[in-house]
Amino acid sequence: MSQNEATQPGADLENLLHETRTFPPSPEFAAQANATVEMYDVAATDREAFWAQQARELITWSKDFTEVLDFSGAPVARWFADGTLNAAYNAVDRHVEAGLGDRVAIHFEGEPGDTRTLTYAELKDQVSRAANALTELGVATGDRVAIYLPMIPEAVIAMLACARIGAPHSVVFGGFSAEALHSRIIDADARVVITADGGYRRGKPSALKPAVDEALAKGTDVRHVLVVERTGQEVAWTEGRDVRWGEALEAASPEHAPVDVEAEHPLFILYTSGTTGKPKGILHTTGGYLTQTAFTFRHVFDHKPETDVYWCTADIGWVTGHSYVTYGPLLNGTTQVLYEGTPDTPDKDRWWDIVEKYKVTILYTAPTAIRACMKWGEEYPNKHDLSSLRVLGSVGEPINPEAWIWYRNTIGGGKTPIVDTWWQTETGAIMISPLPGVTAAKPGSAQVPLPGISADVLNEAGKPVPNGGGGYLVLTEPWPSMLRGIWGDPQRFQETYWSRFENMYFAGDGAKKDEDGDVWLLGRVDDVMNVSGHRLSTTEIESALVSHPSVAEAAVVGAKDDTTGQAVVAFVILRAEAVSRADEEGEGGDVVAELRNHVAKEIGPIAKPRSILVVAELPKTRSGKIMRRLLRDIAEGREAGDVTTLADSSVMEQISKGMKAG
Ligand code: 6R9
Repeated sequence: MSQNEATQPGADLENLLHETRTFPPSPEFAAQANATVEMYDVAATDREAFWAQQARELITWSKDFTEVLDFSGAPVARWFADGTLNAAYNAVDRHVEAGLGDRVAIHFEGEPGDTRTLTYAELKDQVSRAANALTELGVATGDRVAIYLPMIPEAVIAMLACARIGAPHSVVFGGFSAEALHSRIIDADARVVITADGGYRRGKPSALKPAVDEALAKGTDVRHVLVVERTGQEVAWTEGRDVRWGEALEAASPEHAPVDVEAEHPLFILYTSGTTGKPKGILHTTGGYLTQTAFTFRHVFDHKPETDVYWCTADIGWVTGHSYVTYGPLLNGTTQVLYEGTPDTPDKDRWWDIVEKYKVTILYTAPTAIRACMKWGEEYPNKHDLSSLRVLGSVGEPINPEAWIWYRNTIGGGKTPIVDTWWQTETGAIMISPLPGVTAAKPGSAQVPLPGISADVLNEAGKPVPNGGGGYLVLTEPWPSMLRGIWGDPQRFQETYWSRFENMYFAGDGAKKDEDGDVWLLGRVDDVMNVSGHRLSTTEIESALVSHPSVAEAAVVGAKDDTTGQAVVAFVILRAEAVSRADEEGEGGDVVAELRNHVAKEIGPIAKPRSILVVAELPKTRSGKIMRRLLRDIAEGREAGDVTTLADSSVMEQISKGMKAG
């Protein structure tokens, strides 16, 4: 395994191989758990019957389905296809109809400390008004709506309002640039954008609306912009196009009949980085997606609607925010916390203050955040009473055993189960994870495919590896919340996921099976980086760099980083004019700063390279392929590996010299 590409990024393999600790569930937890060990057998006996049962128990259908799975159009699956339903009705209305209208749906905590509480009845009212307002603006069933908002309740309300009228939403992370927003609006051909004047970040208002104005100025088919007033900061206004959210909702009726859609009606598009420069619009549909997000929320987090207070720290701009802030939790009638800001504003104990204040019982976050908290020190969590916590979740990247143990001991009081959940934007919902109360947890391993999910680890030749072996993670059977394609690009869908191994979904991750057959994720094997749990494509950042007039060529790699998992490291060749300028300025200082800002402008601040090294040549094979493996060696402070396939083997020597000098 050690010679395999799959071991390179992400996790510290040495650490993993020596990790032998296990944490069996306590008898008390097991006795009250939602999940049972029998579920695996039941699902294995008849997978389709298992999912049909989940679909009927957890989701309310306006018309029941008669067919469970149709995979005759593989790789596009159809689940529960002749059933009809509405996602917003399932997330909100049915709880109100069941007499739970007074239950808190959202405890909102703004970064400046302002708070708002929304009950399910209030949420229903808001979502209905927003649905009417969108209809009033000409949005019809099937039209796409772009959402570009901070983490405020309106983000959830906007998504559900779209779902209520059957208009697929395309949420664009508020940290993305105008450029990134523009390309997503164009690709999905969105007709309306929902945004805000701004949101609070790091103690001050941060504007959003200007990026929308800039994106639309580049030309789109957007007819209206609905603007939530959050910060009250001044915004430019285009009469006739821009509409105030507050006024539109006030004018709208709180009565709205949810639109019944077919199970395979598109629910949303969410863009994610692939191995090429162009982000992929991952398409999810309604019935299967809701079934699996509801099922996983209930069992992986052991959710009890009467007593739990749930908090997921993900932004709605990512898939975790879709499946485990908006859909999964609300389908289950949870009470959840929604926090707008950063974990260290006003101080590094803000998260723990929130846990104590709302008595959070289930916390779902990312390893990068856990590692940042570790670095800040345990005095911050220790200032607070965290005893309400009973389940802790991790998502987004491999969690190193050290962070796992810290999470359990310092945050979970040494007693909480930890669920390390592996899944992707494409899978829609959690796929591989321990079940609390059932699985004896191993720090650093996501362990077992959930009941009803089939995964395996294959070698280069496409054969399953034996226990102890490593290779490529694949999903071997269709699952309800699987992506139904890449928006507007069926061929790319086939090529990206279904061509590496026959009839199997290739996830792009390296993995290892231990002696018990448990799965350990080892990070991406393609040109996708994972920075703070966010996916970034090397090609996308390279394209951004070469779009700058000073840059002739660029290569980007993800280098191991103690806090963010991986960090962006770029190697650039400057154009002649820029080289002489850099020489005058010394060490390429200003050019480098300019390039970092340029990437932030083109993609967003999360894509800013940690370091940029100006080089004279890039290591290339004779066929002209950049050998990123060698650049990664340099970026991670190692001697460059095998250089024999390079067209010019002296290139690496020059680069390492430059690295040491810089
Ligand atoms: C949900 C989400 C997906 C990629 C995935 C993998 C990595 C996610 C992980 C994990 C190890 C875990 N990943 N969860 N790696 N252990 N528990 O993160 O979706 O943004 O699409 O990223 O994240 O590499 O392929 P997405």
